[in-house]
Amino acid sequence: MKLSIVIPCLNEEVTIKRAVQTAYLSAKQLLKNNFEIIVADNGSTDGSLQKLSKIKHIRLIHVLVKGYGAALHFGILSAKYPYALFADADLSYDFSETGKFLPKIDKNFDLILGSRIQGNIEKGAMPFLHRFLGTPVLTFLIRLIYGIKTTDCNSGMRAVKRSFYRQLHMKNSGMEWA
Ligand SMILES: Nc1nc2c(ncn2[C@@H]2O[C@H](COP(=O)(O)OP(=O)(O)O)[C@@H](O)[C@H]2O)c(=O)[nH]1
Ligand SMILES: [Mg+2]
Repeated sequence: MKLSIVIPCLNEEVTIKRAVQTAYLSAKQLLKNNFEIIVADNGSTDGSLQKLSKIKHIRLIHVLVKGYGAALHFGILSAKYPYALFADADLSYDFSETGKFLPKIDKNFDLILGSRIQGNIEKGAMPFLHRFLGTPVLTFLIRLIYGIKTTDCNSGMRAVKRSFYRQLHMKNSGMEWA
């Protein structure tokens, strides 16, 4: 199995190094050399780019279109392996959980959604209203309307089959991309 890990980055000088390191160590253990890490920088103006220039084992791309969706879109399109796994650069998701996605990738699913509900949510990590109102209600509606069996429609850690992603013709550049 071969995997591209895509990390969107906008002004994450404090966390970007650890995010990349965690992703690298996890992927190395699971996949040997069969992975790549792409950081899709979205015009960072803090020290992120300086930090990134010192990190080995990554491919840095500069996404000129602003927005979370655009950063991931161009990151995923520039990936070279059949699946792209992505999560934020601010350590709000734990790349050492990458292994949990692999059995599903093995089964050839189009889209694999992480779930904070089935996993672990650290104290204070999710605002009260998001955790107990917004995400559950939206998740319920998505399950009802689209029949997608997600338990967490807003998780930012996901994997997508790239051939499937290309068929979606995504055009959203902001958070609505998710
Ligand atoms: N908000 C935002 N995040 C971006 C953008 N481009 C890249 N990112 C990265 O996307 C990830 C998610 O952003 P964040 O603001 O933490 O989203 P939230 O956790 O859903 O509130 C982080 O790694 C950001 O650095 C952008 O234009 N806007
Ligand atoms: Mg965040």
